[in-house]
Amino acid sequence: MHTERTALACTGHHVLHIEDSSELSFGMNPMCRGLGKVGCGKEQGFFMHPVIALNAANGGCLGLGAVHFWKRKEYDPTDPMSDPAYRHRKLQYVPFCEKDRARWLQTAMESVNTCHLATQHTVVADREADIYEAMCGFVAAQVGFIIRQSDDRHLNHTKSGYKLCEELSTWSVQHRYSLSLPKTDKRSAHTAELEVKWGKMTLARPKSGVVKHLPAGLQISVVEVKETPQSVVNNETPVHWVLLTTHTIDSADQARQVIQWYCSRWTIEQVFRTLKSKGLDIENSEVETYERMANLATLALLTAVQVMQIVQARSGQTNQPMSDAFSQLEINLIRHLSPTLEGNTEKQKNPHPPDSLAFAAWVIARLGGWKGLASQKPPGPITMKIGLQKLQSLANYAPAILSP
Ligand SMILES: [Mn+2]
Repeated sequence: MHTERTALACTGHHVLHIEDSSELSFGMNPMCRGLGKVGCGKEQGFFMHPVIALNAANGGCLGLGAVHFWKRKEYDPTDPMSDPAYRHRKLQYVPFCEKDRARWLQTAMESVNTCHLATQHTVVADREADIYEAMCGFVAAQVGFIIRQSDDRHLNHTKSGYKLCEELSTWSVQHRYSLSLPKTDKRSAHTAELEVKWGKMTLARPKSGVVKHLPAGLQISVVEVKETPQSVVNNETPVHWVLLTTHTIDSADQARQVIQWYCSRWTIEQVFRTLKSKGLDIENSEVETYERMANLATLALLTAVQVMQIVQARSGQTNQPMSDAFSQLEINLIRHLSPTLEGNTEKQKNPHPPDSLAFAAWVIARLGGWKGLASQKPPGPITMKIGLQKLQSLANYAPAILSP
């Protein structure tokens, strides 16, 4: 697919595979054929589940690792499983690989395969991925994970009925620190005072019949992060995450590292934001069928990821080469364009080394309308998206532009 560049960019790195699902809604437009139901069932649309590869060492975005699309089944009288109520009753007998939620294991493993030249893999996901089958699948493939806990699971413990939250309540706070958090849908950007606990637990295999082939217990590390009331902004929900991970945690530094990797999930939220209303506006496009829509969504997703790569690399802190995000033709074009976008004073020149992604970010931002002054707000996703589209259209004329 479109992941060859990601494969190369991952070479020799510990890669975080950030995965999440998002709904694409096309409203009630009767022209949209073959889409499924989304939202509360009145709107048409489908779902996407991308995996984005990040460099664990510095958070630099290495590209799209994999993406999976699906839609909700239409009701079909000849197929009882298309009836949501019936399906729900029978779900415990359905093998994991046939469930929609198998995407949390399968799509992440696809991304791991894309990035086979990486030295280490850690899958990072929110509460929806708290699935025993998925965690066992990662362990069996020697792939690490950091997954936010959702269910109060039974533990493989001498006391029967003993559960995760009860065990957690017996642990004491081992570390306190403050962490600056970006703005999300749920809370404002602020510095949170955090209390941290960690330790080991052995999760028990769920009782359902279809998981009998899996190990009876899974030993993992658990980190609990809780915000103290003093740092909570207004009536917002305080941070409270319980993270399940394969990473060893014996010290505050290791616990903070796992928390920081979990926080890099923010990147995929940003990609979704760029993809939707504020950026590429995919939900207002006029393509009519599911297959075409999924193709269009893939292209838009690739652009949104590329925008993220450029935004994160703009000050040079991710230390990435330009080839992480651009083809050789685009690289030649960017180097050619840079001097034409520079001003006369030293402050208006591209300050980055000519083979770095930061060098490209400067050019793309200038093409997107950024003035190139350090006193200005740094260029964001929208500016970068406009600049990238200009570069893409210039690339059509690259032979003429680049010929001496
Ligand atoms: Mn999610």
